[in-house]
Amino acid sequence: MSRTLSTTPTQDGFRMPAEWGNHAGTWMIWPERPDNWRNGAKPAQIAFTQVATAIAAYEPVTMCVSPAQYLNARHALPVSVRLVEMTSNDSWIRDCGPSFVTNPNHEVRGVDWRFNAWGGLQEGLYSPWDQDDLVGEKVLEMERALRYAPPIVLEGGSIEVDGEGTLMVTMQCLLNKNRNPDLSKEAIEAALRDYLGVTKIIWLDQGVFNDETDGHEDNLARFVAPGRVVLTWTDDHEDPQYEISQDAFLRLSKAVDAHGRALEIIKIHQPGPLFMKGEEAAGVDIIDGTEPRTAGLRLAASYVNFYMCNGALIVPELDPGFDAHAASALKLACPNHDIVMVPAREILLGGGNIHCITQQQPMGFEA
Ligand code: KQY
Repeated sequence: MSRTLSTTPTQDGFRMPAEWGNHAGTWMIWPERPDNWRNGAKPAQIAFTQVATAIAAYEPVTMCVSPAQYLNARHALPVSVRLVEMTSNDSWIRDCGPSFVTNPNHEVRGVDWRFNAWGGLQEGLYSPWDQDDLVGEKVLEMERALRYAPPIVLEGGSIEVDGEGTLMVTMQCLLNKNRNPDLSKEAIEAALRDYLGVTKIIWLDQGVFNDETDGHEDNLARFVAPGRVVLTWTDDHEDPQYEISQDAFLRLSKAVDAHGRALEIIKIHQPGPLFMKGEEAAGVDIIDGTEPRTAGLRLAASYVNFYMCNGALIVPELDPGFDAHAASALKLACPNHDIVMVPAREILLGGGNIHCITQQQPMGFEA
């Protein structure tokens, strides 16, 4: 713990940069638990390999992998992907990894939030989660980065910054009693300001319908440039997502960012709706305490769960009926980025998507 600071990033002049800032690289964790990933995680391992390979064309990728899976992962992944041995409970490094912060002197530090598997013993998605909770600290050790350890439970997928002082979050997740039951909204806002260096917080209400993270922001709405937001959408009034996206649109329409700018909101029509098939549910091992998988489960599918790396958006390919539309809408939203679509249904079946399985490490300056 010698590298853990007792100050906050804001006190020290650090803030979380936007995802479109220059990255030193991307961190991922190799999937293997058979009670989350069907068929012994084999199909998920192919999907994670495709994501890592796509990102590696643009920036360095490090894959954390358990000792048992080291050789398997080494054979599957291209040599350009660095492998490091690391124990974890699952593979959602967006949520259990550190949120990196930078300062004007190009220094990079990490915020290592407390992690409780999206809700702790009563409502969380698995137990134990102790090894996931160590991932942030281990990554920062490896990078010799100083560590902040905020006294709150938070996942990286529940926050979205523009790097210029603005943060978007959902009330469904951040104010959920299964995260920080003793903290008021004001206390949570204070922690967000202290540890992310933001001055303006935009509160949306609900996340994507049936998202088992309790409504992570990164599945609902994302910044793609200062003052520009992409929002998952449906035109189907009968779909339970309709009211949620409509409400988010109204809140974003009324909001201004930390610089007083109104937001340009670009709607990205959702895939599907998509549901878990019988054979997919049947491939997941049943272990007490893990979120059950059942045929017909509505999947929290969204194209905005993409990852922005140096020069490209790595976008989930989920539905032939909407993929091309999502790709062209995202190209309009991010004209300077390549749009690279990667098959992502297997990641979705595990409960998240490409953004949830990646974590950017900023360079600390614009290249
Ligand atoms: O960030 C995420 N979407 C993580 C989802 C965890 C799902 C565990 N089954």
